[in-house]
Amino acid sequence: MASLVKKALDKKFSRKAFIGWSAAVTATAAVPAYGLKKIDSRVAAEKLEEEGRWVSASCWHNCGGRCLNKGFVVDGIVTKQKTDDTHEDTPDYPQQRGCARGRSQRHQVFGVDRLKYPMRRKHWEPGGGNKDLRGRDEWVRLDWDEALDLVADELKRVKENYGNKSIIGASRLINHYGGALVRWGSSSSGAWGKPQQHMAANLSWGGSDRLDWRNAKLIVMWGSNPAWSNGGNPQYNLLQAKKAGAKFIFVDPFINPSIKSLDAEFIPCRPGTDAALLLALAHYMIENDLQDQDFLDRCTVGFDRDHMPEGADPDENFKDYVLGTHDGVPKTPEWASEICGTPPEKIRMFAQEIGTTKPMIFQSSFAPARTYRGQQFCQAFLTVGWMTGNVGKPGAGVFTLNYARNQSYGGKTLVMPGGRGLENPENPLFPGVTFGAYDGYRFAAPTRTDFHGMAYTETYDAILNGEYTATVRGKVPCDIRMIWKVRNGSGDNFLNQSSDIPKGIKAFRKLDSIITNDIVLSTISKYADIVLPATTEWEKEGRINTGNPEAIFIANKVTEPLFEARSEEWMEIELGKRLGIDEETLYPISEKQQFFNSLAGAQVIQDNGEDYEPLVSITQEDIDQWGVEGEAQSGRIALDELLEKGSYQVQRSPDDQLGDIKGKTYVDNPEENPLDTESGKLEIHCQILADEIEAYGFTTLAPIAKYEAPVEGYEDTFEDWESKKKGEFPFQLVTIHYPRRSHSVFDNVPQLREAFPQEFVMNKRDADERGLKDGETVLIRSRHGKVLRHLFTTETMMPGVVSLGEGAWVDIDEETGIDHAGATNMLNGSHLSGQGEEPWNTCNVTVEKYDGKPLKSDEHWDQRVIF
Ligand SMILES: Nc1nc2c(c(=O)[nH]1)N[C@H]1C(S)=C(S)[C@@H](COP(=O)(O)OP(=O)(O)OC[C@H]3O[C@@H](n4cnc5c(=O)[nH]c(N)nc54)[C@H](O)[C@@H]3O)O[C@H]1N2
Ligand SMILES: Nc1nc2c(c(=O)[nH]1)N[C@H]1C(S)=C(S)[C@@H](COP(=O)(O)OP(=O)(O)OC[C@H]3O[C@@H](n4cnc5c(=O)[nH]c(N)nc54)[C@H](O)[C@@H]3O)O[C@H]1N2
Ligand SMILES: [Mo]
Repeated sequence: MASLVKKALDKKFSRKAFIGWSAAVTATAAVPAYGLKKIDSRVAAEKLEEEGRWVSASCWHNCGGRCLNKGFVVDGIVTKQKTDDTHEDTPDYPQQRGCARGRSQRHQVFGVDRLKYPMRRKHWEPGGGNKDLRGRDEWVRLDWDEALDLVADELKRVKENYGNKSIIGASRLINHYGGALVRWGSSSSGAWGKPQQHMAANLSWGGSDRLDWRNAKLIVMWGSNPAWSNGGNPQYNLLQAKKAGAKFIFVDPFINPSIKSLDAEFIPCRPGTDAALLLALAHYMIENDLQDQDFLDRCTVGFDRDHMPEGADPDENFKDYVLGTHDGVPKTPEWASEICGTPPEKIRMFAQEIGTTKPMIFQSSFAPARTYRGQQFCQAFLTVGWMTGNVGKPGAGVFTLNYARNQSYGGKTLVMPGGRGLENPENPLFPGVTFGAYDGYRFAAPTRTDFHGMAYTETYDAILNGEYTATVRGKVPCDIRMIWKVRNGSGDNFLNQSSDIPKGIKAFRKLDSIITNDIVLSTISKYADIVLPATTEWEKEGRINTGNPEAIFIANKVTEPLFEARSEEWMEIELGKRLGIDEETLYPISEKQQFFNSLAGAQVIQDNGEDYEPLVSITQEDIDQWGVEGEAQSGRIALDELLEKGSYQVQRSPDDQLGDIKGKTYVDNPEENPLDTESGKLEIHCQILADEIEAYGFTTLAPIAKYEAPVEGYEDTFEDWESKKKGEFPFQLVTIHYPRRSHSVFDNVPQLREAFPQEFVMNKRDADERGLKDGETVLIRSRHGKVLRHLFTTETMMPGVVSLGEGAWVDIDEETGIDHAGATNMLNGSHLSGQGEEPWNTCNVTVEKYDGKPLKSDEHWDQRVIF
């Protein structure tokens, strides 16, 4: 091992990180069958090279990118990683290369801080024990039987005494056990869900095929930073569009890395004020008659008084609102500029460009919709996009990107896995929504009265105050006793990832019990009572990972479970036995069979661009070797070859038949192909949208795009708007998705901490005015909490706007209540808005020099090692 150790140290791995690696080695050595053989230090590296083999093991975290990832495995330990080298890299058929996070996976899986054993908080007992010690208690190691008995007994106790409605959670097991309250709403996609559904019949989710982007003359990227937050090739694909002649315009408060790398035009806009800017674009276009009137007349309703949907007041048309016909306020560039901060001449230039350049792609990410009353941005964005008529044609499009499904920026799915063969049991307390539902589908329909659960941002108030808002039913009482977190996808680490951590901790400290499973002591587990150690994907039976419509990725088993980690399925089966739910009901088929089913059922598109055929060739020998049930079949690639290669990527060229122009069928003939909206058309005036948002009971919304100041928006940074006197919280904070992490995941990896410091970013002039210096420790305060961070000053951030990457692992000093990690949700308040979207990008803060001890840099922080 010595030479590996030396190599590690040479690379300046922190001592702790190294201990992590060696601890894993020792621990696996304790598992006899898979232990690392004693390797004589003199033989070292060469021998390891000889003995090792490459195993394909794609990354499973929620960054939206899906890339090829391979680990070099020596006796159950991954000693190095590599990424896609399966074919030559070309723009049409690019390699799927991993990022710094994916390539650090081995430091996560084999880290010193992997959870090793089941454990319980020392002062917890059924019903809570000393609840106040949550997050700062000692841990007691349990054996698996003890742990499972405790969890099962506590579940029983809570259910019997208080009923299923006293449990927040989502899992197969809990659904079979009577269900639980669901936290619903929208995190990722912000306010986009309902506007997409009712204005656009979901036609504007995701774009056209990536190769079609090369046909655009102009590409507008609204609140988008793919270089940081679209793993894989999206930014590379944009570069191809630029090479083919497209001009890029970005609208953002920050000259982000994507803007710089494309040498794009930058339109500054304050967070949460985008609707105002869009209205001014509309004003200029209307004044100069630049709108595509033919498209508006044929394909939309609500633009002007002659094209209103049935039953609507003709005075409520969009055009008259923009011109100020009835309210006396024309939404001019000067009017908008005071709000959004974009110079009026820039607004005119921008409007002229989008009104006259065809074909144009007009796209937005989700970030500007993750704001208070974010729907008004979505309405204004779609309306202005549609005014340009760029829908359903090559090189055109008006849409918002669903990062997870359109890693390559749109297009139809060309290759996909089969089902794993498990039916999802329904949650009796939230029918129609099962566990594992992807964010955005976990909406409570506002008109339904049969669901039990609250919006994400009302969770802590519900626990603390005993009631929540159930849309049209109004407030309903509740008595929440338990949080049951079983890994099920998005929302797993909500104490860290949802707004208002200080309130969250208060709420957690009121409950009877919090039970989690995890791979490391992430925030939700740190504040839990019983934590069960889970296997990572590298220790599981295998799965196919998706997210890129042109490729699938194989996550093979790399190593046996480390320490006493077990799969979540195993935990549920064992708990089921104790709760009287048999394995046959819970997991009728094995994890291996599930993986096999997804391979056997994988489909790939044929050259005609219409039909699909089986992807994988499987022989009877394969089936016997796997010990699974199945039938031999023929496909494009042999099973072994696919598993070895690690991915299947459909080869593309610009003249293939696999592309897709979004919305073409509708635009070519709207009368014959009506949309699934109330009017059958794209709805600029959309009454049902306004009605449904009102039914949620949080904020109101007009049926057309208007601008109303958000809570904690720009306006709220002032004590007095008229005299422009700033208030106590004069800055606007945006919480950007950051390369160091996938949300909170990877924040513990020292190598990534060193490469991507968690800095507080602010405009240099703002810093100078306050006498703050680059690199020093500053205290950032909001109405909700306080954090410390090192300051990074730059001219690339708009004055008045500041930023922190979202996802840092909150680390609170219990004496002062100050977080040292820079967790943005310490600062974000838990406001209730629209359809339950979390308004992360509308948040006011203030910044001052910190007089206490300066922070040390992040890579020197202690890892959370329990045993
Ligand atoms: N302020 C602010 N907050 C935000 C955002 C923002 O923009 N600003 N963005 C939001 C968005 S878009 C999203 S999608 C959410 C994401 O919010 P979450 O989904 O809650 O965040 P993750 O950090 O991905 O949580 C993953 C959890 O699963 C654990 N885990 C990882 N791998 C495994 C495994 O193999 N097995 C088990 N058992 N556990 C595992 C991790 O330790 C972690 O606890 O965050 C949101 N939070
Ligand atoms: N590295 C990394 N990548 C990720 C993730 C991750 O955690 N880490 N998470 C993934 C997930 S789940 C999601 S949902 C996506 C999120 O991806 P996006 O929705 O695109 O969000 P961000 O990357 O936070 O922000 C994109 C840009 O919007 C700008 N912005 C913020 N607020 C506003 C606003 O009010 N108006 C305007 N005009 N611009 C604004 C920011 O400055 C930033 O440049 O990222 C995915 N990709
Ligand atoms: Mo997300």
